[in-house]
Amino acid sequence: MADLAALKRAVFNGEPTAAELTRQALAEGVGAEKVLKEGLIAGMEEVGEAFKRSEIYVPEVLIAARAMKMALEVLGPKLAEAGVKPLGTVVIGTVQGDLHDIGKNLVAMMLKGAGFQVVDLGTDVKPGRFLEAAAEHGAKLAGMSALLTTTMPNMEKTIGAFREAGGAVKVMIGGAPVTQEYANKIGADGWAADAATAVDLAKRLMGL
Ligand code: B1M
Repeated sequence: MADLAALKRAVFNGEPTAAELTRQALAEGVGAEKVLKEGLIAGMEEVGEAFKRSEIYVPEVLIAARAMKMALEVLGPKLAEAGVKPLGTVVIGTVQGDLHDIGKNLVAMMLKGAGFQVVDLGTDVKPGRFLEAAAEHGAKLAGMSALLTTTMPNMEKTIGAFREAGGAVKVMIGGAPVTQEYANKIGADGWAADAATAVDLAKRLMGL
């Protein structure tokens, strides 16, 4: 029987069985969103708490993140299954200096699931790269993620570069330390607290 508590533990412990447990849960008919929230995200939240309490250190966090990635590779197509024809193109990435990509990957998957074509630029993305990719793919929306307070200012730089270039690319932002207030301050078109809300926001920004 699907055991989401075991999945959560597997993510926390960084065990490769996280992928297999994800596969099992899906095969038994558990919804992809439930697997994501109650297994993967729950496990990673616990990692964050343990890291804060100094009960675990960066290597353990990295191993947990790798297990989560492996599980997300199994879950991704299920999350994306709902999409039929692209609603539009979004370029997405984690800003310059920042290597955190789990949340960004989730947002990308959920956007794909909602029917967007997603161009994922990865991590440590310089402002110019966002601009080039948006132009190259005809994207009307760019999404930026940041997990470090020290890299948040690179969101502002990127928005500045978009505004300077003119054009009509809207920018949405997110990531644990990012707030609506910060989005207002740096002139982003929107902020979302989580991947599900990011989809609603993307649709709204694209006028859908
Ligand atoms: Co790092 N790290 N980390 N880390 N890490 C944090 C963020 C931290 C809060 C941990 C802590 O101290 N408690 C802290 C930041 C402190 C701060 O800035 N105030 C921190 C630090 C300090 C660091 C290093 C500097 C540690 C070091 O080396 N001394 C270093 C920096 C490296 C770098 O980026 N240059 C570092 C490294 C790492 C690892 C490489 C080990 C690993 C990343 C692996 C990877 O991503 N591939 C890692 C991890 C895993 C974390 C924690 C534990 C988990 C982050 C995560 O994946 N969360 C994190 C602690 C925590 O957050 N509790 C921490 C799960 C993910 C689903 O959530 O990304 O918030 P999140 O995404 C959510 C929403 O925010 C939203 O939707 C997502 C899904 O709901 N969202 C968007 C995200 N992007 C969005 C974009 C949108 C819309 C919504 O629109 C476009």
